[in-house]
Amino acid sequence: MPFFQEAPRLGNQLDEDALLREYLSRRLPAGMLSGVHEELRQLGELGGGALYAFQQADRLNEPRLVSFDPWGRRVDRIELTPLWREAAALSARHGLVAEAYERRYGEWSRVLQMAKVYLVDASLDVYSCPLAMTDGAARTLLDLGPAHLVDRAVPRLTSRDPERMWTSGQWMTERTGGSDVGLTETVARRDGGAWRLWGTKWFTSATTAEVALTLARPEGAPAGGRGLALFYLELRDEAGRPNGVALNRLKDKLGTRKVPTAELSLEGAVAEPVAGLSDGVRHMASMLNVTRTWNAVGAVAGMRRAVALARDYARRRVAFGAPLLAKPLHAETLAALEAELEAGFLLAFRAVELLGHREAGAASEAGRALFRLLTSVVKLTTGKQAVAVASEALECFGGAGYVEDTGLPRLLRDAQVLPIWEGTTNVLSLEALRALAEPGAGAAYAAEVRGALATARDPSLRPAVEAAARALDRLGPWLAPAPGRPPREAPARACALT
Ligand code: MFK
Ligand code: FAD
Repeated sequence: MPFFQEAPRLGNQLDEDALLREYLSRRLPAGMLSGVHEELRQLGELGGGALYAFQQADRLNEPRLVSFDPWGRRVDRIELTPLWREAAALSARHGLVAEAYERRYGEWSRVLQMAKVYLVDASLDVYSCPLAMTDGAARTLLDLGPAHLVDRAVPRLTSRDPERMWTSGQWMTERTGGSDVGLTETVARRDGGAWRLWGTKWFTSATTAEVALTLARPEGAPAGGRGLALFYLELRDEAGRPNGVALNRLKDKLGTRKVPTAELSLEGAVAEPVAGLSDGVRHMASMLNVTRTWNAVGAVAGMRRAVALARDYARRRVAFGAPLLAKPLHAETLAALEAELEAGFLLAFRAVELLGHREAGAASEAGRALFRLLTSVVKLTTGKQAVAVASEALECFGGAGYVEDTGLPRLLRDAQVLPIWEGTTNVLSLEALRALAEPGAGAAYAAEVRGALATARDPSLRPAVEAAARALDRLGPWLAPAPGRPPREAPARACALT
């Protein structure tokens, strides 16, 4: 019989994930886990079973922009891949956005929501992108929007009914810059009682959304981020006609190939200010802090998938007389990957906890500052980890990790976006320092780290814990309240912090 290598396999993604189960039983309030366990198991089954198989079968399909109908009318319609269509329905049914807003479990609803996302995300071809932006839009409208917009959009954005659920875009980046958003060139002009937007958005992901939050400068407003306003718009009217939004083309990207990311022109799109006519960047931050948290969860979900496949393969692949798992050096490589995953997971879910805490109104001013600080630190750390872990995990498969129809190379390509979108690593390092300058943030950060160090009971960890405590002491002066802008040596300090 000729030799054929067995493919790596996945089982139930809850049953096989001791880290997730241990975290949930340690953190969730008594009784909550038993109430949600069955749904989590269902999602775990889908994530490692039917959805994973669907993803492999759907590998070569990509979204397509249809610009014109057969008779030459401009239609600007995006056709999605089959898995994305399934993902949309599944996300609504399982409340992957809704769970956070129904608040069945108070501040712990966020952890439940993200645990669900974590179980299926790696099998959904980055459908987390539109979900994250939808969640961010709901949060922003609830925090800042006028009652009639909240009443119109939030029930749709947070619906569990696939027929009713809307998704939202988050259109910030223009050709002038995705980091320096204050350079935005889109203008908002009055047209009778309405506002119309004119400009170009250079990266708009999941452009099949029904609504979007975007930035534009009301005519005559000053330059910079303060002169921008945050606008809400709907992409089509009730009859399905485009609202002055023309899709120019889809980006041809390294990864996230199933996510339709468009360049678009705003040609008089009717839009409504969400929160006045200035401070657009500050208002958009409400959305960013949610989507950055999703980014962190997406990063750890990707790491978990890479590690799960690599570990399973190490049992099936034999070299030099034994399975790879029995080779000390390979086992050490896998252990290092698992350690990265564990650290990233705990960081990401700590950010999730703080978000839930904040939304439940339980956070103090220092707690809110800590959330802003940790969101950037956690997003930038897990984004970098995700790329490194995916790269190393691919090597665990040897040449097979480099071959497309194994489905493995996608893991690396899809990870590579995580440090770029939602704020690059350097931009978030600077943002972390700005957050650190908020009143109480430094002290809250020091208390957070000291609290985490105090939980390390294993004596073998003592030297590492003591070194971390000494490092924290050395950072003391930086952690003291320091109003104002970050100093010039900011990036070095950001590295020290993380
Ligand atoms: C797995 C799935 C994951 C999710 C997928 C999502 C797909 C979408 C992908 C995208 O990439 S969407 C676009 C993401 N774009 C960015 O993240 C922008 C990156 N650039 C920055 O974050 C810049 O630092 C920033 C635009 C904020 C800098 O602009 P400015 O004009 O120099 O603003 P400044 O002065 O730093 O901040 C303006 C105000 O906002 C300040 O408040 P004040 O007006 O009271 O002074 C800031 O304190 C406040 N602010 C900024 N960031 C904040 C914040 N407040 C709270 N939280 C924050 N994070
Ligand atoms: P630039 O801002 O030009 O940055 C280039 C480099 O300069 C980076 O390395 C950055 O770290 C560095 N840099 C910039 N400023 C500083 C500084 N002060 N100090 C040190 N270094 C600095 N955007 C949206 O608004 N909506 C979307 O839906 C969306 N979807 C996307 C989907 C994909 C697949 C991708 C790749 C991007 C998407 N983006 C989206 C855009 C994304 O948010 C931006 O690409 C990102 O914010 C960086 O902006 P930029 O590309 O203009 O790079």
